[in-house]
Amino acid sequence: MISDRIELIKADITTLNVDAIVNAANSSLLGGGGVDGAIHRAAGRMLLEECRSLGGCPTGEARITKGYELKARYVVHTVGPVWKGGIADEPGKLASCYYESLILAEVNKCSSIAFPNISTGIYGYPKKEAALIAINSVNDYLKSHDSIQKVIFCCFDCDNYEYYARILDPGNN
Ligand code: AR6
Repeated sequence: MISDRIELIKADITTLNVDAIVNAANSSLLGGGGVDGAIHRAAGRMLLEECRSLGGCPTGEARITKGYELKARYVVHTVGPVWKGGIADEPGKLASCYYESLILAEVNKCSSIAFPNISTGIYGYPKKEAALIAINSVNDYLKSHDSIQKVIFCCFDCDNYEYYARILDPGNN
């Protein structure tokens, strides 16, 4: 059973009016391409300054900063696994990114949070498998935690959106 607190949209995550958006960062937390670059551009230079003070983040973990010029109050930075063919516990690390991000959001009293499709761009994780892991990890979290009211999967490309739509609402696809 999929939680009714999960929503699916196709959008640029930097435009969303939620308590927290999640960044698919790298372990330096000092910016990069893809959604990471877009979030840093939209949030402004103060975000990079705060990220510098964090001293990096291991794969599968998360760190939180303010959102600065974003509408979102917070950015949760998490580091997805680079796809290596499935031999390096990529599924476990990817699931952990979602779960750890939700814990940090809850601790910081966020009631709404939006995720990009972590690891499915530059890091090369197969999109369909990543969608299943993301949805299962978030759904598991919501089953045992009440305070987060809305979790948005914010897809940017059509393939990801279609995979999520099929898993979340199989009757309509
Ligand atoms: N809003 C929402 N989703 C987006 C946006 C956006 N504005 N832009 C891209 N995406 P990627 P990764 C989607 O490559 O695979 C960076 O250099 C995109 O379609 O951003 O985790 C970091 O610094 C894709 O589905 O992240 C790391 O070095 C998803 O975001 C590395 O890339 C993730 O693609 C992380 O690679």
